[in-house]
Amino acid sequence: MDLSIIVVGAVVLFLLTLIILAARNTLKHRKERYLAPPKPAPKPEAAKKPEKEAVPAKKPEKPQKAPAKAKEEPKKEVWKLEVPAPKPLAEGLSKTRKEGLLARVKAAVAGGKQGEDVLEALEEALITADCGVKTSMEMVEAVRQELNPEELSDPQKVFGVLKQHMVQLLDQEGGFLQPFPQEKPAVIMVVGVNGTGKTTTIGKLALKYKSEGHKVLLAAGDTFRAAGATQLEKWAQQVDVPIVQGPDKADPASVIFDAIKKAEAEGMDLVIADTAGRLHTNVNLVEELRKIHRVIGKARPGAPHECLLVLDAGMGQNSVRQAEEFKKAVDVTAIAVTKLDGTAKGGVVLSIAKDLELPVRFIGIGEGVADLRPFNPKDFVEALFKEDTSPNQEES
Ligand SMILES: Nc1nc2c(ncn2[C@@H]2O[C@H](COP(=O)(O)OP(=O)(O)OP(=O)(O)O)[C@@H](O)[C@H]2O)c(=O)[nH]1
Ligand SMILES: [Mg+2]
Repeated sequence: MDLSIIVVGAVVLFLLTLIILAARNTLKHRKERYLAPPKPAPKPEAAKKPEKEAVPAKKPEKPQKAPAKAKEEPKKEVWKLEVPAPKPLAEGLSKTRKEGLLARVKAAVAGGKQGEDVLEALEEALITADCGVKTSMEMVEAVRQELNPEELSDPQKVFGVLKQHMVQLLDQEGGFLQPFPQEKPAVIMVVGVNGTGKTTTIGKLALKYKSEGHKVLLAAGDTFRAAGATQLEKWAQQVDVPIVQGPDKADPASVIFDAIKKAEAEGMDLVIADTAGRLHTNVNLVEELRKIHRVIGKARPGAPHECLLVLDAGMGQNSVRQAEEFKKAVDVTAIAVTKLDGTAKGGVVLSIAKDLELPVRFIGIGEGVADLRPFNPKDFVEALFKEDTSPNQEES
């Protein structure tokens, strides 16, 4: 065979093979393109798995060793003072109800008296129950105005007018340090005659404010007697609040000054300053009180935010006279009336509010830590007129 024919044949064969291969390749691509299953439609956003899960799973971490046992912290002493339930107000006022104001008013109105006789007896009853002359006359006048002569023989009607008028008399002003001044600490200066219950009231107040979440600091401004500071210190321990004391016979103003500065430095909310008891007739001691008031104002402009005069209800009308003198000496802003549980002279609260034109903030009805009550005129009057027939229903 001719060699050229063989070469041509081989070239043709080679070319044919190339064409066949190219054709197969094209077919395959077309198949893949048209016969491949359709891609699933994209899922709606909401159906998407949360991003978190899209994050590739972390390599499983090596099992962690059990954490080393935390060091046992020394147990903190949690402050908890067992505060007994407060005494019902009507119980605290029982002497005034049974022997004082209520008993006298009842006697005046009962017994078939009529018209002017009722009013006269009522006036006498109120005065002898320590309500004060001015206040008593004002209350009788209210009864005269509001009831006709026949109604005066109805004790319930007379009580109704008296109660309403008493609440008005007692309602002198709003809350005590509510709200607290923006700039802390607030300062309460406590003043009064010897033995009226200043230090005890401070202890009870410290508990009240501490339990409301305020940071309280006591200032032992009674440096006159060593026992004065010791007594306050006992209260501080009992209710677990800090106290600033000075050396014996230290200048009370400087002790209170230091306390205010400490309270400022430590971001405390309230300083309650005790002072030595003093007779309003003792010129030197009254002058010292003025100085304390001035120094408190220097330590903290605007302070004291409250100057609380503590009066012993058992002193009856004498306490009103004391208060008048204290008012002349310092800027008294409010009254706490203590020992109402031990006296029949509770009517004096009306005289204090009316004659002194000062709000009664607190009343003390016992020696216990829970026996100081914020004064509420309506509750007070209701408790005063509470009958003893249903002791179980007494309010708390
Ligand atoms: N029954 C009763 N006793 C009270 C009340 N408040 C205070 N006392 C008692 O009155 C006595 C005198 O109270 P203190 O707090 O020492 O009076 P104080 O005004 O600080 O006295 P001085 O510092 O001496 O001026 C104490 O035995 C108190 O327990 C009260 O509301 N009811
Ligand atoms: Mg005292």
